Amino acid sequence: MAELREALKDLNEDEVYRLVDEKIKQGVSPLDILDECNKGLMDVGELFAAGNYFLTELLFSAEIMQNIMQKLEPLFSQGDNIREDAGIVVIGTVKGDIHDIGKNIVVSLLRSHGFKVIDLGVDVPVEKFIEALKETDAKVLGLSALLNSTYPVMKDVVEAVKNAGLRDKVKIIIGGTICSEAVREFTGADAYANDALTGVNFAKKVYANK
Ligand code: B12
Repeated sequence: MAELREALKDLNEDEVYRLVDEKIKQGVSPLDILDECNKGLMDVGELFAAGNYFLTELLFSAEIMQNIMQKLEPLFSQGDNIREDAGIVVIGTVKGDIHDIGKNIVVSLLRSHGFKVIDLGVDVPVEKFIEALKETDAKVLGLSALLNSTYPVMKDVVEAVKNAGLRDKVKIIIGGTICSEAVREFTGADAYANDALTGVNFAKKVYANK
């Protein structure tokens, strides 16, 4: 799998698609393929931070990743114990942040596990999350964030849920590479995730206990 990470890091588009197709054919789990691609994108991010890659390369990496997702999404597990009405999840990338590749993966995986997902998109203002929670009666709110500058924004959303009188009913999970236990604590969310499956398991647990 290391070669896939390397090819993505080098933005060697054709080689990336060839390797992804090869892994799929070999029966490698789509989530494992995704993990390896994530590592490649982290490498791209580091090259960008170091000034070796520029915005063009960052955009190109996103385009490649979106094409990979077209291949992987249909393969996300349909599993054996999937309920059609697993629950409702409201999700969005918080205000100030337009990254959505990871969020879209979480949305696909939740849907493939039977959840109804209200996807608010990117750069979502605080009030929009609250409106959606009120309208849908969802018990799970997922916030996606990849920029350090969004820590206070996530905290604002959690506060707004509290102020709307919904905090007892709605469990909140924050996700994205910048999320950690320290960030969870700062924002007041209930959980954090650095991968999509953790989000699905969180939602399952919330609805199992309700
Ligand atoms: C691709 C990319 C872009 C693309 C995004 C395209 C798109 N449609 O999303 C573009 C080119 C637009 C972009 C723009 C910018 N980017 Co950018 N980008 C990246 C890059 C290389 C990959 C991100 C990605 O898609 N990863 C793949 C996905 C699958 O992983 P993921 O998002 O982490 O999601 C997984 C988990 O985290 C989790 N997850 C994610 N969300 C959620 C939500 C929930 C509820 C749950 C449960 C789980 C979960 O599940 C996902 C699947 O496993 C990262 C590098 C990195 N280290 O992350 C930089 C990075 C995030 N970008 C960065 C920066 C600085 C920017 C810009 C400010 C650059 C600029 N100067 O303009 C702008 C920001 C614009 C804005 N206002 O948002 C920095 C952020 C630094 C920081 N921590 O603050 C990074 C880390 C690069 C770096 N090292 O400098 N970027």
